[in-house]
Amino acid sequence: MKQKRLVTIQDLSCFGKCSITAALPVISALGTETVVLPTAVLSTHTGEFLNYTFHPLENEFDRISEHWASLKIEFDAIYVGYIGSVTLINAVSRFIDRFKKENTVVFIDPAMADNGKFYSGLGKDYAKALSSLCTKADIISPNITEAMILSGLNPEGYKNVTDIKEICKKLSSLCDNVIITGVHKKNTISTVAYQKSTSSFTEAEKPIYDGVFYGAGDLFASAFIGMYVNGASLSDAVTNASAFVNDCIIKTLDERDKYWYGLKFEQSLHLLCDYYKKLRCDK
Ligand code: PXL
Repeated sequence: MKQKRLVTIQDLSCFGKCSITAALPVISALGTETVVLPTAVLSTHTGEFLNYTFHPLENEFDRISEHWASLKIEFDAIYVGYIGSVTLINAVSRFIDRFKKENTVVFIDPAMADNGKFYSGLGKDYAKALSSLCTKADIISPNITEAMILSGLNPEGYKNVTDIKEICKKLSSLCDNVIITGVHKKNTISTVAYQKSTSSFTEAEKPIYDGVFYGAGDLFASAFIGMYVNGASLSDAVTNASAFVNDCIIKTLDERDKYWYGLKFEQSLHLLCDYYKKLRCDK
């Protein structure tokens, strides 16, 4: 099977098990060359850590893109995560215009908020620019807080959504394929996906665990796109990526105090290798 090449554009939080440090191992375990284009370098992610450093790579971003264009590097997928500034969102938009070819999948995880609130340092202007970027995507994967912000709803009500299908349909005006993670039900939590072309929904329902799990959305997005770019259907990729994240959470629970800032995903990577082997055999 031809090896796929994906570029992931998101921050490098040096400590914290999210963004690039999650995407690289997960997508590599799914048999895929993973190229990285960091938007910013942070000492840690911005959730609960105090005094983190943040260095945006605004000047470097276009220089890197220029060099790659001169080398005629092409990608099967462009996967965008946390970006960090409106200036950088504009740079990512230019990157997509330049590198998206006919068969390139553009997947955007509009990472900007969780648990009803924006991440530290981000707000309404950022959301507006990100919403416009989402119109360039083939697939988007907001969590429920982000989905509410992108739909113009008050995100503080994220635990009490009664009509998730309606939000999916609303967001499909930005992008044809919408995956919403972290949708609260009575005693469970779901990932819900909507494909406009077939008007079909997929739901992956999992047990709900107490607390906040930083990086869970990044791990889901990375596993999803790693599976999808290798030929899994959207629905299969959603189901299997969700099972992977559930396994990561279960493994983390036995050392919860130590790993309050991120998931012990390393011990679940073998599931992805197994899944890739299966995908390869099916082709
Ligand atoms: O996991 C999402 C994420 C990515 N990048 C940075 C973050 C967060 C969440 O807090 O702070 C810098």
